Amino acid sequence: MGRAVIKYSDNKYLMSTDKIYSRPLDKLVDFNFDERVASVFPDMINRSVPGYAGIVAMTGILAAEFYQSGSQCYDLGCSLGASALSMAKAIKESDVKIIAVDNSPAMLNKAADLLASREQKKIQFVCDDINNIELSSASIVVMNFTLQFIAQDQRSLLLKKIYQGMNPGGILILSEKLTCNDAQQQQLLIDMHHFFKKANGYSDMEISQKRQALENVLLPETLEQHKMRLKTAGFRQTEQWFQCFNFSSLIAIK
Ligand code: GEK
Repeated sequence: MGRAVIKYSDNKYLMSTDKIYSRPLDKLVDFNFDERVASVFPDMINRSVPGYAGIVAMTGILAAEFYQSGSQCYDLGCSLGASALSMAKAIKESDVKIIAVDNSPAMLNKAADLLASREQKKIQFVCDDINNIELSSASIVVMNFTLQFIAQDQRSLLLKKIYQGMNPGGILILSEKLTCNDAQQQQLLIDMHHFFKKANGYSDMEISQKRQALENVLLPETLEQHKMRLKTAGFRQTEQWFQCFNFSSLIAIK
């Protein structure tokens, strides 16, 4: 498996390979977005999330179509800013304002280093919990694989706040790892995801240690739960536009 190359700016940045779980660990601590994770993040997410690069690219394509002049865009849980960058490149208005939020200082330090100054002018990085963010005049809100890390009892309130901060006709792009109630279906989806990770060079031990580290941290829900929550928050239409194994992306329109 080659090393993942993410094109963040005019220069290509060769990212380090994720080996975090490649040795047996005596004590497995809960996964967190620290310096070590930030330094291998593009490699880790590309080798772990099927369709990630396509979802990031499509985020820009959808953002360009639904962007409303003078509105704001948000990338909530931005990590190294891949989705914010995709929007910054696709939306042609030079005064577009993209607010990219993450509560991991390690991620945001690296994000600021990676983005070229041309795109940085459009993107404002904010280090905070997304639950604390007051959104306003938003036509595009992106949560690519972030809601799954938010405590389940906070998710409805967060979605309502997002909805309230959006303009009519604005969109939320919500990408998540899913679970499902049918045990047989769930097992097949998990197996296929593991085949994907193995094909990308992760060993059985790495897959198993990472799964354990994420167990209390990444809390997936069913597609129906997401759709219901979006409806309750007020979104008038929700469509699932992507699914590969247990990874999915939805568009919700205000
Ligand atoms: C991408 N969207 O590359 N507040 C702010 N940030 C948070 C919170 C919180 N409460 N909880 C977690 N995060 C990105 C990928 S990664 C997905 C998103 C993954 C942040 C966390 O620090 C991390 O950077 C991000 O959400 C999740 O398109 O690693 O599977």
